Amino acid sequence: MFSKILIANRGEISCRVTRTAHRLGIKTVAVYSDADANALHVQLADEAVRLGPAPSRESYLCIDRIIAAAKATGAQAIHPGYGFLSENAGFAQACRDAGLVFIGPSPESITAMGSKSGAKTLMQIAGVPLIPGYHGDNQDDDFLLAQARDIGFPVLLKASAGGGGKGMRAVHEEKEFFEALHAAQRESASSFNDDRMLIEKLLVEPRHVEVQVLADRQGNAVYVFDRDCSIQRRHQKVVEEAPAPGLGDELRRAMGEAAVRAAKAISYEGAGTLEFLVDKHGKFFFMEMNTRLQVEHPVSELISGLDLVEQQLRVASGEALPFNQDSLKPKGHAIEVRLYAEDPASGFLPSTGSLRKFDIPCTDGVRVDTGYRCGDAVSVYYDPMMAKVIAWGETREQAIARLHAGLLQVRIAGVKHNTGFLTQVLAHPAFKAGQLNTHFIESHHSELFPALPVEEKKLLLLAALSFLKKPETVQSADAGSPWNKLLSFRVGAADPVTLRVALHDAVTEVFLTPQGTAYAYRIGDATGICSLAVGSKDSILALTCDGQQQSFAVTAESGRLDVFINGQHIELLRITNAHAGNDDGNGLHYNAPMNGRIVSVSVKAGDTVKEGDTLLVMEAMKMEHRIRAHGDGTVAAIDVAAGDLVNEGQTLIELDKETA
Ligand code: MV4
Repeated sequence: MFSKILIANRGEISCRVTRTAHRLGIKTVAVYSDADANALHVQLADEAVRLGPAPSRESYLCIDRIIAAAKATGAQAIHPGYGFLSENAGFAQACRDAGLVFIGPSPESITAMGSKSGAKTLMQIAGVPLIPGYHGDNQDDDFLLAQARDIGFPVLLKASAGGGGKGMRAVHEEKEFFEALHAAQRESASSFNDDRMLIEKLLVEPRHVEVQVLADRQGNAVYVFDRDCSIQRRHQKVVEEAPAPGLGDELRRAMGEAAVRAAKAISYEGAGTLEFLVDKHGKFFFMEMNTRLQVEHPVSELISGLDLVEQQLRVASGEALPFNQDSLKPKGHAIEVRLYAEDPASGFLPSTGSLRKFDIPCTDGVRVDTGYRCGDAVSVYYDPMMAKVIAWGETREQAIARLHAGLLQVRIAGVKHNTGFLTQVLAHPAFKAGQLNTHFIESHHSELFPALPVEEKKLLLLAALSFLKKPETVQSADAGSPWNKLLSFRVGAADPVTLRVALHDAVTEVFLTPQGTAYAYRIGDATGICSLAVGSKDSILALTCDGQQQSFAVTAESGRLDVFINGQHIELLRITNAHAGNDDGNGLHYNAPMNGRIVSVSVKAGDTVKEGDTLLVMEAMKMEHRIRAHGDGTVAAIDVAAGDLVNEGQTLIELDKETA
């Protein structure tokens, strides 16, 4: 076995590999870019080597620097993780040339599976079922049309060099064929520098089922069962589980045995995955082989009891697999979800920022794989996946329940994330029934987007009252109340107050008038009585609104309240005059509430404005914010123009107060 390895990756996978290496007594060398100098994966490793600036092309993808780092630190082998250089035959070859072990398959195996058409030819010989289609060299327009006719419409055009859905076009009728072909060829040429196409019968709403394999240098190969990864968005997996629900023993064995034949056909070594499509009739077809460890490998670990990274290390160091197929038995069920920094409400746009809060508890039966901690930045440079949450259960139902319960405890603030969306997927009747296919998200789109899980009015009141925070110890009148240790809030003066509260991109005025220990509130036309109490932990606030009490998990900072409900994060901001307009005696300075860009200026110098008029619109954090006049006046000066970038606190506009 190796005594020291270098891990040519970052984030959760680097942390994951380090954990197993350390358990086996192997020292690890991390690599990092400038953006990751203080990252968790660097701290967990025994040593770390800087590769270069933040962009991957200048750091994690620099083969020469990685090889040099391994040499300089005396590492004997390199684990590529997944992504980056994990399926780069040139990297595997460079390791070999430098006398280092690449922990993965040979460059020849990677190359054999790198071309779709070449892989198909090999798989056909190995007796692995292929989707009916054409994968030959003749790329003549009319010849390809004749092939499509033979296959029968609808067909799917795929880039021979492709992957991830690039250069892929469905063609439903003959008359659309050439237009689709030429579009797919152009896309493929620009993405892969190769415009060769293959044609397949289009399968309607298939399932994505993949088989984990392990193979050693002695020629042994086993399948470590299957995973269903049908729930994807734009070819990004979102939910994965093992074993694939409802597959049946016969199909499971047939797919597993086909996967083992495939691995043996290319003298595969290490951990790999055969991806198949399964149609409604339970027929399976080879799609592609991933010649690396995959993101979703933990679900296979949880049902097999194996540590797949340990097996990779053993095989790479020359050991034979210590088990055969008969000794592997799947146990229970495991499901993984990927937590992405992205905004489901705006088309899953990636979200970047600093993690003000990052708390994913390991509840019962739940494993969390992450490379992030509170305070870390999610940057534009790398994949937006922040964590994987994986649950095991005796049954699929138990695994779903445990994962769902775990997600409800997630507290992440600072970036938008998909946790609320994931809880909706897990709770969906079709998911619970195991009705999985590659169109799951599209088919159930309208039911998967979490609505605001609580009345907007309550959130606004919760925030407004918390912003008034001036706690006094007041015992609840009801001694049996769970809230009798709570503190209640009061403002000092008995005057009515107005607070401006921003929720998403809307600012709402909340009017509060003290009434005993409570407040009379008005929001728009809605009026009533509300009060706030704080739990024994100040992370719990209890709002009583019109006689109903509800408690909320929060983190409060000055001028900001983060509320966590069902894994969702809701941010409420106090918009104050100190932010938006500073009264300096004779006029008002309106300052930028945050860093951003001016979208438009609605007034010009000399204009008279009335309270509430929009003065300008700025954009920050992909949202538009209207800066409105807080009183009547005249525009004295405009300090910015549309398109300007502005810093928080910078003066934007100045008003002279109406003297009348
Ligand atoms: C298909 C298919 C239907 N019929 N091939 C998508 C990515 C690429 N690797 C292969 N893909 C597909 N190939 C035939 N003949 C449907 C897909 C597909 C898909 C496959 C797996 C998971 C999600 C998917 C989403 C859309 C389309």
